[in-house]
Amino acid sequence: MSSQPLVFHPTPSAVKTVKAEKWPVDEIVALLDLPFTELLFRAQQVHREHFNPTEVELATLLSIKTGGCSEDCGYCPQSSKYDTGVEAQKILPLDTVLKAAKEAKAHGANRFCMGAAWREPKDRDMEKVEEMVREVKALGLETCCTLGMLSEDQVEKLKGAGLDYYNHNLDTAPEFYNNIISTREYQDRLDTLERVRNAGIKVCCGGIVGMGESRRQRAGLIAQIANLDPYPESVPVNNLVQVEGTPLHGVEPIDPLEFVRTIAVARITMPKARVRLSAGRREMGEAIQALCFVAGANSIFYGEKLLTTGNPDIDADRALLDKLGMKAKGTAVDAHYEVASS
Ligand code: SAM
Ligand code: DTB
Ligand code: SF4
Repeated sequence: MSSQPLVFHPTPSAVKTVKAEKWPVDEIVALLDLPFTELLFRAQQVHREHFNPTEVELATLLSIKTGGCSEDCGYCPQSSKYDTGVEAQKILPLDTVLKAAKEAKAHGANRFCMGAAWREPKDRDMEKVEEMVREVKALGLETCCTLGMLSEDQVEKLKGAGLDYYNHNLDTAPEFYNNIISTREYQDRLDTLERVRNAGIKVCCGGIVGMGESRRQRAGLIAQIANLDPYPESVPVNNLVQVEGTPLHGVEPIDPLEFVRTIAVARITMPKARVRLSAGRREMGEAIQALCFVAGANSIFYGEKLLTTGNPDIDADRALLDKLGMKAKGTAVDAHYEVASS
C-alpha cells in the first residue's frame, strides 16, 4: 500500500516573521572560545573605536532600602527567605541619601545609584524615591535607581523626576534562570526593561556570572542583553559575591580569566555601552581588574560598599587607577584619545 508523505501547509496565521537576532548564541560562544590574546585584541579594537581606553566611569551605590525582600533570588543576601544576617530596614530618609550623594560627588563619582530590596515599589514609596532622584540630580550627579519591577505609571513618575538610568538585570540565561529564581519570570524582567526604554530612561542591564552556569549559558545571557533593541547604555557584569546563608554559597567560582572573557565579549557585542566591572571586584585582585580594563570594561562601582557587601575602598581604587595611568570620566583627558561617539 503506497502512502503519501505528510506535508504541513501552514495557514497564514501560523507563519510568523521572526526578526533575525543580531547576535545568535552560537556566534557569542565562538567569541568566548577564541584564544585569549585574540579575544582581548578584538575587544580592545572595538573599545578604542568608541571610548578613551584610559578613562573609567565611577558609579557609587547606596542601598536606600535594605533587606526583607519577598523574592527568592538564590544569590541575594537581602531575600527574607535566607538567613544571611542582613536585617530588614525601612527606606532611608532623604537627608541620609543626600549626605551619601554629596560624599560620593566629593570623592569624584559620576553617577549615584540608589538600590532597594523590593520585588517592586509600592505607590507610597514612589514619592520618596522621586524626591531623592530630583535632589541627587540637583547636586550635578547622574542618577540611577534599581527598585525591582515597574509599572508604566511608576516609570513615568521616575522619568518626571528626571531619572537618567534604571538598572534592572536579566541576571542569567533564560535556560538557567529557573535554577536561580522562582518568584518572578524572565518575561517580567523584559517587560520592565521595555517600559523603561519606552519612557526614554536610559537602560542599565546586566547579570551575574559565577553561579554555576556553563559557558554557553553565559553566552545566552550576553545574547539576551546584546539583542535588546537598542542594547543598554550600561551593562553591569557582576561576579557572584558568595554570601553565607544564600543557596549559591559554596558554588564553584568562575575562573577569573573566564570572567575577563565575559567582559571582552560584552564589549565586542555592545560597542558603545558602558561595560561595568561590577560586584566581586574585591575578591578579584589588581591583575584581573587590569585585564578587565584591557578587555573593555570602562566603569566600576566606587565606594567601600556595594549594597550589603564590601567593595574595594576609595584609596585602593585611586591607587589602582593611578598605577594603571587611568582617569575618572570627566577629569582631564589626553586629547589623543578624544573620540566622537562616547
Ligand atoms: N530588588 C531589585 C531587583 O532585584 O531588581 C534591585 C536590587 S538587586 C540587589 C540588583 C541586582 O544586584 C540583582 O539583579 C543582581 O544582579 C545583583 N546582585 C544581588 N546580589 C548579588 C550578589 N551576591 N553577587 C552579585 N550580584 C548580586
Ligand atoms: C548591579 O548590577 N550590581 C549592583 C547594582 N546593580 C545594584 C548590586 C550588587 C550587589 C552585590 C551584593 C550586595 O552587596 O548585596
Ligand atoms: Fe530582592 Fe532584588 Fe535581592 Fe532579588 S535581587 S532578593 S528582588 S533585593
